[in-house]
Amino acid sequence: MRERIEKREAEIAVIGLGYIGLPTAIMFADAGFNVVGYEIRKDVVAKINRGNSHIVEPEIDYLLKNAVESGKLRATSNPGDIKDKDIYIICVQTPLRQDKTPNLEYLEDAVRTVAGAMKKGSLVIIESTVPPMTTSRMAELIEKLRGFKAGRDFYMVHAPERVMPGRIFKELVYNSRILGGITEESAELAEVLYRSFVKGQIFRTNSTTSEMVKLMENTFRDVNIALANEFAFLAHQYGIDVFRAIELANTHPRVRIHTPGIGVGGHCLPKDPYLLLSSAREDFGLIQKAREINEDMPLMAKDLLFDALKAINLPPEEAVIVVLGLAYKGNSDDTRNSPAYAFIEAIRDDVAEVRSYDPYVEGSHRSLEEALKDADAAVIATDHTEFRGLSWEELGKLMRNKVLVDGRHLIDEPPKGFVFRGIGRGEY
Ligand code: SAJ
Repeated sequence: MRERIEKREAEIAVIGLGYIGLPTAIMFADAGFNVVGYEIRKDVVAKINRGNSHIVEPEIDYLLKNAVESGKLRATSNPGDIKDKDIYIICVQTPLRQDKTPNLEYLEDAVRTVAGAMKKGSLVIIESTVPPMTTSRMAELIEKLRGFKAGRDFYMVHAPERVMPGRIFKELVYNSRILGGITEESAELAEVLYRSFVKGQIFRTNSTTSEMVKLMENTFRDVNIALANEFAFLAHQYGIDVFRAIELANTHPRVRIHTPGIGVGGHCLPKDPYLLLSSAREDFGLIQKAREINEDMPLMAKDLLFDALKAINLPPEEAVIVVLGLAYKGNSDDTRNSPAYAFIEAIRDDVAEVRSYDPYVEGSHRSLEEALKDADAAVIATDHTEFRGLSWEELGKLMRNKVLVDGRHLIDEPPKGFVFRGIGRGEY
């Protein structure tokens, strides 16, 4: 198998052609392998086979066209097309259920499909983010379904993706990679495979460690953001600007405090701490508490808004509120788990009207000016570059009342004539 990989003769099937699966399939095709992408959405398959991407990502159109036109990559919805491959790479989503427990249905379905298609000697790789110990459980599932023995009849590896949307093709090549094998040989084979395009460092370990590594990275960030958010709460009590305090604290060589804000969104940070805890036997206070703090941040923004409305004697039920930004982070069109929506949910029943405007996402209004016309308050929920340096004194002329709430620290000086509140900005 090692030789087949080195000579690019190994046949690869990528299961799930989403944000991670499609770029990964393209990279392997570009490295010279024959790749079949398996995807249950038939419209996505048809589009990819025409050389068109269904996801937005720099460079993807050109790279996909090349891969499809060279005959190295094709997509399919037919499980028969992924039979007897040497390598299977699973890139499906692992979302949370309503009750915050992991929903591993997509992963299990993918593993069942692979179990039915693979041959003796295949290498099965899971790139999806999964709760600790899932890879070895999936190996057991394959053993049960096929009667193969893990480590003897097939190889299995957890190879977490670590890329950031918008930079996927760069980060796939240059980021370091963690490969967690259920056996050492599994990880060694995966290393030969990923070396075909990875220029960053490659570290081998066991699969439960690599599962933990991935979840720890995002939990580290989530807990640190929660700490910054707690500092913001304290700053309100003590009447100081937390951002100035953080700036000063971060002049210490060993301190790097994160940025407080209206909430933590996206497809990773709000989910991964729960995946990390889901296989544990006891409750863990810090990680759980951090999640609660971050999930409550839209409510802090609500408190600030209502406090400002009170200051102008406007009952909330008469107020027209404009939410600026729907994406979960700046300069992105991605709205998954965006705190902007949690904020809208939190105020919707208490106010007269909620409007929204986002230059990247369809909101209720198409322009900032249109959204602000005769409104009472604007709330900044996303740090889009477009929202920096706006002339609020001009924009204020369109509004019925002038309340501005900054959930992302985009406003340095409160604009004249406005009642201003900002997360972490102490008293105004
Ligand atoms: N946020 C804050 N304060 C901060 C940093 C972020 O409130 O100091 C908020 C953002 O506004 C956003 C959310 O947190 O709503 C998440 O943004 P992010 O930029 O931290 O992360 P993601 O979800 O876009 O990408 C993360 C990355 N992980 C780490 O930086 C440890 C990325 O490298 C991973 O590949 C990705 O998760 C993933 O797929 O797991």
